[in-house]
Amino acid sequence: TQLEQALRNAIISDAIDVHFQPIVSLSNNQVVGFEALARWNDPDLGFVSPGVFVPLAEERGFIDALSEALLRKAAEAALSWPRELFLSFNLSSAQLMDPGTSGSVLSILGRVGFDPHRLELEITETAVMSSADTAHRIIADLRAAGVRISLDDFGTGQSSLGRLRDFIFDKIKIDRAFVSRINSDRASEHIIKAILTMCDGLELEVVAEGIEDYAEAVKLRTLGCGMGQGYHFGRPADGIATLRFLHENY
Ligand code: G
Ligand code: G
Ligand code: MN
Ligand code: NA
Repeated sequence: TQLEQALRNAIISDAIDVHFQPIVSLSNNQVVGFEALARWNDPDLGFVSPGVFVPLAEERGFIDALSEALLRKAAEAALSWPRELFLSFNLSSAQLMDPGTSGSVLSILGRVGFDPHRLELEITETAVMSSADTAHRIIADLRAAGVRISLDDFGTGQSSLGRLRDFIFDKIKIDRAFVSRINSDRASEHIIKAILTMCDGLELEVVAEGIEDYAEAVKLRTLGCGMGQGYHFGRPADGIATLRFLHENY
């Protein structure tokens, strides 16, 4: 298809960019890290969402090439940040089925000179379940090297609390579907409270995603949620705007 050909060309010509969205500590609003988000603005097709091109790249077998280029760019950018903030990077489900993923991630970090302890990889529950043995091996190898693993979109999809019993995660990211209703829907507030209690007991860090206003930030801080992310704190921005943001705020 036209989209597939355009994506192939974009990967070859290194035209897919990476943007960064801040993750803050809710206790003091200090930035603690950034999530890298792929951005593709094609001259002919215009803006194409990663929600479209990441699954296409997985399906067509070029997710490795795409993801390696993105991780390299993200880690290089993170080296120029004024403080040692963490970098959070999304791994796709196809990558968790490929035994070569851990080696490839660590070799990129080595080449760039980026400390694995500063990297977090975001994965979804569906991805862990689809190829459990391989996924567990990849995660164990990466964690042994110091990389941290966070469970993305927690609470949606095929959630299974049983996954948390495996102790393969360092952090949980509460899906914005709950966060966006925290001040209007009692059920969402109760669910978030329960997640926070559970994560406290399991010694998991927690990020609330999709915080869009001050009232949501205050509520989550009051409930004891450690970290937040969302338009209220900052939208995804390119590498230069991210550097400016860091220098203006600190
Ligand atoms: O950028 P946006 O918030 O629209 O992201 C849409 C989806 O694409 C999200 O699920 C996000 O996790 C995913 N995504 C964004 N960048 C990347 C990336 O570099 N790799 C992978 N695998 N997924 C990404
Ligand atoms: O699946 P994942 O959580 O990685 O997806 C991240 C997506 O969420 C990105 O597309 C990002 O642009 C989007 N996002 C980040 N913060 C907000 C927010 O406050 N509100 C909304 N609606 N989307 C957000
Ligand atoms: Mn994510
Ligand atoms: Na998410």
